[in-house]
Amino acid sequence: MPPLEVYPLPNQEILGRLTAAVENYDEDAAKKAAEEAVNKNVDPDVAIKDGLMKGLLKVGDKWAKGEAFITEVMLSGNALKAGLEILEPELKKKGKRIETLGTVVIGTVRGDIHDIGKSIVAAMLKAVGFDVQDLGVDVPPEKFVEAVKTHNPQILGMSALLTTSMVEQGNVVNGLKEAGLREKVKVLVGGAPVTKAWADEIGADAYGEDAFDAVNKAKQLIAK
Ligand code: B1M
Repeated sequence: MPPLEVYPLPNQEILGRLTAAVENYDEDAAKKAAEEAVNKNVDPDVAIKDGLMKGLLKVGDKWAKGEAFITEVMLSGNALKAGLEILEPELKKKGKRIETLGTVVIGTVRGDIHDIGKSIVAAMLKAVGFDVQDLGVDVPPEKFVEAVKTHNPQILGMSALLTTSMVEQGNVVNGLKEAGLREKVKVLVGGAPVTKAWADEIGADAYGEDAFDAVNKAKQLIAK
């Protein structure tokens, strides 16, 4: 894919508006710019990566520096989704898929309904190019194991926010071993009570302290 500077000028203008819409968490503007991108035949792959996703990364960056609130990251994710709804069908029509770094199955473990952190991690992974299958919250170990069989991901990500639910991360690792799948997938864990020591104790491959760390760890895991 060529660098941004060599796109024709009208395309640059639309890409800039896609980025700004997500950065300003403006769902209507994201939809409008996405529709215009379709009408002007901007490559949907480019519109997603060099338009929408750049906006989310900018907000994520501000949040990491303490310059934005977490709600702003969530709202910006909603604007990204609004644009994606218009651009993804165009990708399918052209027989294209977004080039992915790999597949990540992610969810919040059984007994735990906290989904804000998990959703931010999922959105950031999507933004950098992973295909993310989000199983939602309160996910029992069997469902994680089943999803590994179905989606054949490179990474299985688990979030836990309760000291009472984090044990489920270990149960999932054991479930993968029992199903003979442990060697086929890397396990990434995170959530407020989770630590590197806990990740080591349950035999996970990596611990993500926050969404940025999770993205870095995911990239490192697929490079191994
Ligand atoms: Co709950 N809650 N909550 N809660 N809640 C906590 C977690 C708690 C610390 C509050 C407290 O007592 N101070 C406490 C847990 C105590 C403990 O076990 N140590 C608690 C409790 C007790 C409960 C209930 C049991 C309360 C009750 O009903 N008596 C109940 C549990 C329900 C259940 O799950 N079965 C409950 C319910 C709720 C709400 C529904 C009201 C709501 C959740 C809404 C939702 O998610 N849709 C809620 C909330 C909002 C919180 C707090 C206030 C905020 C959590 C949050 O979203 N943080 C929280 C207190 C706190 O953390 N200060 C609390 C923002 C989010 C961006 O951060 O999720 O940590 P976080 O995610 C970070 C990192 O951890 C990391 O990256 C994210 C982004 O940086 N990360 C990963 C997360 N997942 C990752 C996965 C990775 C890698 C990194 O790899 C896969």
